[in-house]
Amino acid sequence: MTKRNTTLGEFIIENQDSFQYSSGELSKLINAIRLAAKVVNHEVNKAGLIDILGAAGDTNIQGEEQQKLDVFAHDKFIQTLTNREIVCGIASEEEDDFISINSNDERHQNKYVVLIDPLDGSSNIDVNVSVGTIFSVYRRVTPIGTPVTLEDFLQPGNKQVAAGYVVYGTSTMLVYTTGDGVNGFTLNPALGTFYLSHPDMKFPETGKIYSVNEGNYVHFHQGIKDYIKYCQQEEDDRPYTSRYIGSLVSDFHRNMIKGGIYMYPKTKITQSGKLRLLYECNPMAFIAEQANGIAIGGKTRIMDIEPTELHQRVPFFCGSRKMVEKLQEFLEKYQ
Ligand code: AHM
Ligand code: MG
Repeated sequence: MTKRNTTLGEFIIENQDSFQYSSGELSKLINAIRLAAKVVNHEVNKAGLIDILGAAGDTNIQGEEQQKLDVFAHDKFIQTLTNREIVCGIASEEEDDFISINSNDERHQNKYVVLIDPLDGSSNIDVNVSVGTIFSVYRRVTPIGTPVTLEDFLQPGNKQVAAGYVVYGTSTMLVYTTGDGVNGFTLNPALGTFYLSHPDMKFPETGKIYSVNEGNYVHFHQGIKDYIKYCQQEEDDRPYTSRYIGSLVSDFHRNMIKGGIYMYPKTKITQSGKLRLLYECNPMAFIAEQANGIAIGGKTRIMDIEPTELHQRVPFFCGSRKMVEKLQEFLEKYQ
């Protein structure tokens, strides 16, 4: 049993052997993400000061133009993973195409690809609301040593070997799974060290929070409208309370701790919903299922959807088991 004051570095070493394909490569990868997350965290924390720091013509000390934070986060994660030569390919929500990492080193036998949303919910930064990074790791399917292809990235979520998120909130936390439960680590900013603060995280079986952008209500399909009305009815343990930050990582994180359901349905206008299957839904679904929760895209389990394109969008419903099952009943009525 790992102690609560264990650092993330110690935890990674302690748990390396429990990972079935353990060769140390995945541990190095998580370590690289940990490092990039700290750099991004440092920058996100300064966000409100950017106008002041950049007042003399929008440049920083090195004379470089101030970057937008989502671009900054993208660059940091890509640089860290590329420089350390620990993955063979990366796809980012910030770029149209995937990046193939070629190495001159013949021993370069890396087998993992990473898919990342470097700064999700970045429109919230201007108003000092929490944002997050979401990542997902797969074993490549093409031969090791050759350049990666699209096939390596278009894998269903059930093939993920690891997934996680960083929430840059009142505290910064890194939460991840390698398929053996979910653990959360909180950053001590004075020391720059992540400590295990939330071991073996689990969604409560049910909860009292529903999270959805109700501004889209009139465009929702009838099953969703009826479920929302059900959440609002005075009966049994209801009405539920509505909480919607508009920052997926934060909404998910709160629901996992307190119990709740997150919904981003398709509407009569956006037939596929808004969230990206590969960068947002699959990693969150893997974490949810590892934490006793459920994630569906309608009839189908999110992690069983066969992706057809890198930036594919899907409807997303995720959270406490009993709440998602109830929603399913409403959806089935209208199928
Ligand atoms: P982004 O990837 O452009 O940041 O969009 C994803 C975000 C999620 O974090 C959030 O849950 C959702 O978009 C909110 O969308 P909306 O403003 O339509 O409710
Ligand atoms: Mg996003």
